[in-house]
Amino acid sequence: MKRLIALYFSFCFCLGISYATETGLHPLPHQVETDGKNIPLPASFRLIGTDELAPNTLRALLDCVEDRVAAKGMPLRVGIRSSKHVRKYHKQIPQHPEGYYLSITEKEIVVAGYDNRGLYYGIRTLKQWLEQSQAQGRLTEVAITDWPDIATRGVVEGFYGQPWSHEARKGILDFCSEQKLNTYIYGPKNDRYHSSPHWRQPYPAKEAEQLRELVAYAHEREVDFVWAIHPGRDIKWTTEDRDKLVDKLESMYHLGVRAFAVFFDDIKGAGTDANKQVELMNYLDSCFVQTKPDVAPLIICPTEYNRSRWKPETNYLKTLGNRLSSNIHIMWTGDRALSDITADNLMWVQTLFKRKPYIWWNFPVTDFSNDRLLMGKVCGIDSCIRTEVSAFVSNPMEYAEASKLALFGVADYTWNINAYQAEASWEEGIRHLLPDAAEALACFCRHSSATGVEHFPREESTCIRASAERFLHQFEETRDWQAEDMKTLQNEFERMESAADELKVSKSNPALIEEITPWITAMGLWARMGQEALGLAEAVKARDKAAYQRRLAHLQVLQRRIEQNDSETAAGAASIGTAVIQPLIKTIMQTDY
Ligand code: BEU
Repeated sequence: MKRLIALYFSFCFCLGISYATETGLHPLPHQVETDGKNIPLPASFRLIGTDELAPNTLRALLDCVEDRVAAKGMPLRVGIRSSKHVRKYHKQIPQHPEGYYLSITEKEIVVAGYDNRGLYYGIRTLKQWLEQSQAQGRLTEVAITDWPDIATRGVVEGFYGQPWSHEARKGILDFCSEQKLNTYIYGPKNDRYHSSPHWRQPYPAKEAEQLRELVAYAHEREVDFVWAIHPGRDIKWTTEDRDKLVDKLESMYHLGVRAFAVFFDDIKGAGTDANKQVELMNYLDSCFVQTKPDVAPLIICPTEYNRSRWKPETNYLKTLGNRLSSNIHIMWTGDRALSDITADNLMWVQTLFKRKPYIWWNFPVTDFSNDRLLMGKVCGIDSCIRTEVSAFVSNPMEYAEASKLALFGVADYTWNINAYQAEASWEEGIRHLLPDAAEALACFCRHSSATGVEHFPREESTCIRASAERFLHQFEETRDWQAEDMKTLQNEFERMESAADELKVSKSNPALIEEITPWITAMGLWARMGQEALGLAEAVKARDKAAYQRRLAHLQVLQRRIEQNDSETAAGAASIGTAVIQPLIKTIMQTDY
């Protein structure tokens, strides 16, 4: 008899990340049924239904079976709900856009999508299942019924600082496609053709060509590419500027873009006029979007884009809610720019917007302090987003590869909210990002997750926090400590030092290692500082002046090396361990002999 697999998760232990979901599939599917029966791994597949497949789906299928297509072999039947090839499975297909049914038995494999994208995602899941089976040397019978909780989910490249490179964007689109994120919004603040001064002009030939390629790349991977314009810094509310904006959108349409956003965030002066913004948006809707059968509804990012920016006296948000065409989406970041997403806030804003907000979540973005890497868990988003938002996109760091850890969590959460377990998803994301040194990366991430922003705190170094606090308190009071706390701290500093070495020689994701090398170096140095600082504390306790001076001198040398590493980092510094480790070490160093 079949049993429904519960998706089990483990707790994260400071010392390791050895547990994950039972299925190993990500994002976590909604229903996985199996009797656990193993069947032989097929050497070849006989494809049925390929005559009706959309090109993207066919490409995904061929990528899944690789060179194992043959006239004889395991039947692999594919189709969308209207297809004759999967008629028998009609009842099993979930009634959700982008949903799919996947079944593997000894007789045949079936992937049946509610729609094209659902079928595409079903094939993506089959690929994961086959890869896993290949690695384990056995294929297990299974039936998966699956769909996304949030219809529109993905990434907004909306940060200040160095925009992502063309290659980094392609990597993000590959990642989105694998993790079933269906939206990428292009809106890097420092692109002068997205914002001022050149938003009125078409892109120069080279950039235009790259964008054309990127749009096609996204389309092939079932990711909706949204191009955003940010005209509000110097827009004049004239017919001339309005027409220039339409011309720019038209030029982007010619590059293949079929979805558009207009951002009015972070501006002052005339551009902030709500009525003028509404008139422009409604004009774009009726005279541009509605005249083209293949363009998606518009998105606006308002000037008052969170509750702390709300000025009731201006009636800005009310005007947008009352006057914007009902099919235009309105973006929203929550209570503040950097914010958890709470039920209370979502209910509040809906009454003003008269529609569900399109969430722009500012995590793991670090443009407010890009000397940090936010490598912590995805948490702080109320589960009511399942019904109370129209979309959910995350604004990442300028470090594209490192951002994938948070995006992995966002993909997991927005796909299957009930099953989401922040810690387990984070662990799995780490394994996905750096399979050959996952333990070392977990150690790194544990100490690189504090935002440094008081109202948007994120946990850091939780595995040593209690020991560090107790140690410091006792040391400052009595020049002594509990042996257990000393051991915990010593162990973690040793772990950090070896993790730094391990990360530098890991091979499974060179792009990630290149991106985070300054922070890895910093972790290795702070780990050595930590060990020296504990030695300094011991010298104080033992009243050993010579040892104290030796330790202090070495700490000062290490400190200079950290400063040197900071000065060689493009961000100006590579900060790590700011919440617990640095304060611990600095306080010990400042303690009088
Ligand atoms: C994150 O620091 C961040 C915040 C805002 N100032 C900007 N706009 C919105 O969040 C809507 C965003 O571009 C910037 O990255």
